[in-house]
This record gives sequence, C-alpha cells and structure tokens, in this order.
Amino acid sequence: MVTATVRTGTALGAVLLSLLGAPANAVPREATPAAVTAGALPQPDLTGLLTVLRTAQRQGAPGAMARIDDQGTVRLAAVGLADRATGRALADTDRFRVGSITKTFSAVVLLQLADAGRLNLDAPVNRYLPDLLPDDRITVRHVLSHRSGLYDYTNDMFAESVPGFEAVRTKVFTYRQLVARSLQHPRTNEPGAAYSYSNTNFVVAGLLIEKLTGHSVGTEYQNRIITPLNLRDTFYVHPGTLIPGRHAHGYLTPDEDGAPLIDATEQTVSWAQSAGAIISSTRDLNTFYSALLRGRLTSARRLTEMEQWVPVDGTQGYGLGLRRRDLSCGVSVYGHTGAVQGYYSYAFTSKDGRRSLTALATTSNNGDVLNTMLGTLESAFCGKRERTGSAGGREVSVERHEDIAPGIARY
Ligand code: HEL
Repeated sequence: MVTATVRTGTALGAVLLSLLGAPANAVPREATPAAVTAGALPQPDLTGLLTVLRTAQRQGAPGAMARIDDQGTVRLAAVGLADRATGRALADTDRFRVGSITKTFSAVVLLQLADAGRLNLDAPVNRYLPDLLPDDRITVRHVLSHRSGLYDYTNDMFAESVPGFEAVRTKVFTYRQLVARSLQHPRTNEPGAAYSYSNTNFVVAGLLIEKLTGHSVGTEYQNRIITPLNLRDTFYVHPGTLIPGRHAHGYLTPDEDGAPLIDATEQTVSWAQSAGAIISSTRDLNTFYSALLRGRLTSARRLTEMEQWVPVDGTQGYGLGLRRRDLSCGVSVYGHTGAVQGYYSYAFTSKDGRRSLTALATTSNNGDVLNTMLGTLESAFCGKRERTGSAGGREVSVERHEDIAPGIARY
C-alpha cells in the first residue's frame, strides 16, 4: 500500500491530501471482474478534486472533503477545518449531517416493504394512512418521486435562514404537524402531473414506514440498512441534537453579506426527520450507494423502479428517492445530494456501483459552494478534461444551478 500525505500551510489553510493507492488485492473486498463499467471510466482527477475543495473553501466553506471508493482503491482529500473554535483540521473520517441523502434510506425501506408484499407503490397513500392527504389520487410512487404536488413546508420555515433555523433548532415535531404545515398551502400540481421537490413527500414516507412496520424510522434504518452494511458511522439520533463521535462542525451562512457564520452543528433536525436527519460519513455513504446500485438492498425489480426517471432538468432525473446526474463526459451517476444547515453533501455512484464519490462542504446557504462542489463529481467520474466545450463531438456545459427548492440557497 502506498500512502502519501501532503500537508501545506497553516492550521487555517491546512491542506490534507491522503492518497491510499492500494492494489485491489491488498484490500479485503470482492475481486474486480475484468470488464466493468467503472473499469471503463477515466481515472479520477485528484488534482482537480483538490482544486474544487480549495475553491469551496475560498468561497466560504470552513472545510471540504471527498472520498472516492473505486474497486478497492480509496482516495481521500480534505481541506480546512472541522471546528473553527478549536482549529482542528477536518479529517476524512469525520461524521456529518447528510440532509436529503436520508431520502434514499427512506425509499430503500419502503421498497423493501414492497418487495415483501407489504406495500403497493401504486396504492393511494390514504389506503395506509386514512385521511392523511386531501386527495386519494396521491400514490406512494408519486410521493417517492416528488410528483405528489404536496407543498414543501420548509420554503416558509427557512424563508429567513438564521431566524428560521434558530426557531426550529431544538424543536421536536410530529410528522403530522409537518404534513399539516404543508397542507396550509395549495398543492403545486395534480398528482403525478409534474416533478416538484418537496420535503413533505419524505415526511409522508416516514409516516408510511412507521405505520407499516410499527417501528420508528430509526429502527428500520438500523435493521434494514445500517447493520447489514456495517455502517459504523451512520446514525439516526432524532430528537437528539448531538452528532456521536468525531465529527465536522457545520456552519450556516447568514443571509446578510459579511455576517459571521453560525455553528449549526447541534440541532434536532426534527423539521426533516425521514426527509433529512441521518448522520453518516463519506465511507459509509459510498458503501451505501454502492450496495444499492449493486442490488444488495432491494430486488432487481425494485431497483429498476427506483431508476424510472422523472426529468428534473437537462442534466438530472429523479427516481424513487434517488437522483441521476448526467456529467459532462457523458457518464451518468446515481445517488443524492444533501443540504442541511451547515452541510452540503454529494453522494453518487456509477451504474455498476463500483466507483463512488461522497463529498462534503461544511457550510450551507451558499450557492457558490453548492455549485462548486458539483465539480467533485466531474473530477471523480470524468477524470482530467476540459469542464466545458466539446466532448466526443457534442457540446457540453456544467450546469450552474442545483435543483433546489425556492430560497434554499442564496446566489
Ligand atoms: S434542499 C436540496 C437538497 N435537499 C433539500 C433538503 C435537502 N434540505 C432542505 O430542505 C434544507 C432547507 C434549508 C437549508 C438552508 C441552508 O442552506 O442551510 N437554507 C435556507 O435557510 C435558505 N433560506 C434540494 C438542495 C437536495 O439536494 O435534495 O437536503
């Protein structure tokens, strides 16, 4: 195993780049078949990856890191600080809040229940949760693909970023209270008619999980995903406010230019729960999405259903709790993004699940950082190349804006 650690600069500007270039046989993982999709991908661009992380840092993220798992080879990069108060450098093993990456966990639980014949994806939500929703035509599939039309209650909640956050930081909501907030607004579309991203959908997913299993979502995540995959950094602590063990602090960017960052690490995340309250690490998220795409968490039939894409924009589709992103080199990757106060994350894997990237920036409400971090996917899956211009005769460009609910990030 070759291990290279490069450190330059002072504590604040510290750069840590760890490259573990291990031959596949030095790591106790499944042997790599000769011809696999990930094997056909270009080599990751580690210099480009580090440049992306440094750019995010310059744009206001106290820390940023990325981990690539590629058929037994692990590549790690981290810049900046885990904790501005102590000056501790961000470590690639630090845990963090994953935001809406939680949605894939919730979808997996429901698809496992569908596999077991306990849930019909095309049944109305109201069949399982009588009278919850004002329209019997809204199905479980609509909810998991953001086509229910249920208004996203977080639009109002976080219209003002810091006051909105402080108002809910220690609050504990029931799922039904969150659904009630959504139903104070008209629905955004007819059931099934359009994609409209809404946290409300995955609050409904949490209610379904609890109703169908008789257990909390935390118990179901644990028994169906965390324990089977041995995800040692993954937790659902709701309504606890602390991240267990060594973790990165997350810093919310205030709406007012120049105002100091807010340490948002400690919160219940009760406003999100099954839509966004999981804690994890880059290693665990790579393991999770790799296992999912390799068919280890659901039947092949249900995975195919997760991959029925609703168009989001020119370069993205949404399946069932799963995003597809089409990169500038023509490669598509599968996973989710997360935005929770203090943390932006990207976790995606190749079609065959053999190359995975998770990247984190320890700030939020900063659209520049969010867009910059998209570059980690390009570096991980497209390798060293021009980021815009011609690729194989076709004009490509890296999109400028994320698929986000109104007002989620300032630009
Ligand atoms: S937003 C997203 C991302 N998702 C959605 C969900 C998640 N996160 C939220 O709904 C967070 C809302 C408040 C975030 C807060 C901030 O930036 O810290 N913003 C404000 O307060 C703005 N006024 C679609 C980006 C996803 O990728 O799925 O995670």
